[in-house]
Amino acid sequence: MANENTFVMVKPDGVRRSLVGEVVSRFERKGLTLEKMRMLTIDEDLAGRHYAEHTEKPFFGDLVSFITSGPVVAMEWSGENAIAVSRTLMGATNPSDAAPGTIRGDFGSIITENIVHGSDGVESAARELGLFFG
Ligand SMILES: Nc1nc2c(ncn2[C@@H]2O[C@H](COP(=O)(O)OP(=O)(O)OP(=O)(O)O)[C@@H](O)[C@H]2O)c(=O)[nH]1
Ligand SMILES: [Mg+2]
Repeated sequence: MANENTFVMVKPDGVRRSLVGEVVSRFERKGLTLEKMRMLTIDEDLAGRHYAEHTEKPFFGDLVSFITSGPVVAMEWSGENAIAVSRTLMGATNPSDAAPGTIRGDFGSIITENIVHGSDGVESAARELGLFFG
């Protein structure tokens, strides 16, 4: 067990669909602590740095145009095993595989618009928190 801080973001589709409160509420009810919160529109430079691990993927261009398509809500959450707990709350990357009861399972239908992002490890959490709150 470890107390962790992680980066979570409601993506442009989640903001457009008024799901910010729903996402925040699920994280709060789970017992995680909201440390920081900021609404912003991501520019191409930040998108490229945030998704650096995906630069070579065929869908990279689509990823950048989607994540820059409208405002997002960037958050820092803390708690026991916060990184894994956040990923569990979010559900599988592809909403069509995500279990009911997860955010993507309950509200998503396509992989390109899967509502939330959450860091996938200690290093990416530190890197992403630095990008958005450093
Ligand atoms: N168009 C397209 N988008 C994809 C595909 N795979 C992943 N993505 C998108 O790229 C994002 C990042 O992919 P990953 O980091 O592998 O998935 P993830 O960690 O569950 O999702 P994030 O929390 O958003 O990082 C996903 O959330 C999807 O929106 C794909 O095959 N095609
Ligand atoms: Mg990821």
